Amino acid sequence: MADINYSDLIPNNVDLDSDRRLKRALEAWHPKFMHWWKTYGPDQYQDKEVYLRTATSVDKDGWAQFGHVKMPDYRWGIFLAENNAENKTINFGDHKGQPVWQDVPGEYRGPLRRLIVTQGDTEPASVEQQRILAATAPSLYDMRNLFQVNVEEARHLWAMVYLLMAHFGRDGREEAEELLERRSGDPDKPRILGAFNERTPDWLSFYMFTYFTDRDGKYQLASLAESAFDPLARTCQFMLTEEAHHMYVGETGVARVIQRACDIMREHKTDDVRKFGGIDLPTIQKYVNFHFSVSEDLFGAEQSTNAANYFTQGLKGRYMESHIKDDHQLKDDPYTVTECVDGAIRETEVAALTAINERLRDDYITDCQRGVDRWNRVIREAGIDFEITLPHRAFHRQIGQFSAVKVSPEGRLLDAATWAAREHEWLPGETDHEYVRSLMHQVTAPGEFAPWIAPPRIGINNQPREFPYVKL
Ligand code: BYC
Ligand code: FE
Ligand code: FE
Repeated sequence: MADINYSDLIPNNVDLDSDRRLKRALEAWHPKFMHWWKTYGPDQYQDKEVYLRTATSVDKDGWAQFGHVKMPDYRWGIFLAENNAENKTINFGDHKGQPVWQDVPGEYRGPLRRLIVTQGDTEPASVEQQRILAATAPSLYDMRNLFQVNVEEARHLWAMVYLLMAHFGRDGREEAEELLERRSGDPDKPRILGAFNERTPDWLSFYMFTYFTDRDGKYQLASLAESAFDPLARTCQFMLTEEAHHMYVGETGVARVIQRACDIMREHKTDDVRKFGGIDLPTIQKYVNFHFSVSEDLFGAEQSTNAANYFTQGLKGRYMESHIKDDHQLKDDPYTVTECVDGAIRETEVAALTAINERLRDDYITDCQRGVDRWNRVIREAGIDFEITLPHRAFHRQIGQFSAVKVSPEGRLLDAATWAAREHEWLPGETDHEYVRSLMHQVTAPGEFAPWIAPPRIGINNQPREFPYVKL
């Protein structure tokens, strides 16, 4: 099972050959996918050789193989984590202890389809958002990382399309078509979730996106990896192995921008980093505020009966469900959430079952803080007195309780006038965007990097920094 069948048009470890109907459906979708990839995937560089990693098997050490390929020749396929546990049982909810499902129970078709479609929709959306970035890549190393993320997000689309086509019949095939028809930022047929309709116009946004928004992906996939619907669980388990690299690109990308700002501040003994062509720390903070708050919205409302139902039904668990020490049913457990009550932000105790979204957001925030701490270490080590902080969870929210109020990054409730007057102290404004955009010039000499970002500490797959990661 671990080995992937590469002799088929669609590489897979799900024995597609044994299901002619499904194979035909996927093969019929393949050219539509390729058309989408060529039209809405990375602009311009499709005929260049890129140093990409491809999955060759799904076991722990064997899955990443590196080599130069043209992106359209990348082998997008269907890979599920190994089915190693025998007699697997459901970890949580009303069906806890029963065997996991290999097929979709009729009564859960609707919600499962919705979860899979929502997840699937984000994957091509991110590729569309990042479509034009190569033209301003700060190095070949970064351009390659962008393309690696892009091909893998497109593979995540395949992962969800497989589930839809294998388990949802005609409805699933229709959803698969629509996944190629919605378009990020299109007012008439937008992507489903807010953050996936925002623009990713520059590389600082790209690093922030892969740090904060791909990390939402990690938490959502981890909860779906607990699902009683075993094919979904195993699909998500394998996707998580790819996700780690996306977040690495984000974390190290932001760290390198910070490093460069600090180098300029020290070298020129100044806070005026822009004068020397870097991105100043206050601007980086504004980008953090934006991308963190937009990504927080992806966890849904603080209290959600949808989320409670997903949990009770065994469709979507909590982060690391089996490591949590409780009854995994949450019949009477409390959970503390932050809410806006009678014009004040305060903590209230609610039923844990309805607070599943908030709990996942809490886990996410803790994880986000870890990387911020590492960024602050870079600043401290440079001897500079500045600290990047995550804004309060109520800041700049569009979904949930806090979407109705204006709140400062410190968590103070504001009237509309104060918000309007100060918004751009906290969020990037047109001048910030324009400045960052003005720095975005492509650098293509191997081993060279744009002046607003420090080189990475190490290359990809032990290759040197001057390795031709993309052959132009
Ligand atoms: N935007 O009950 P609630 C990734 C709607 S990222 C728009 O809290 P629920 C990736 C909601 O639909 C991971 N609408 O919602 C990263 C509901 O509508 P109805 C993506 C929103 O059901 C980078 C209403 O508000 N994966 O992989 O708990 C690159 C009430 O809300 C939003 C997933 O999202 C929003 N942000 O939904 C590439 C996992 N939030 O029923 C890839 C699958 C809520 O009133 N999705 N609404 O019409 C889910 O688990 C859930 O649908 C949500 C929360 C987490 C989105
Ligand atoms: Fe993804
Ligand atoms: Fe990702």
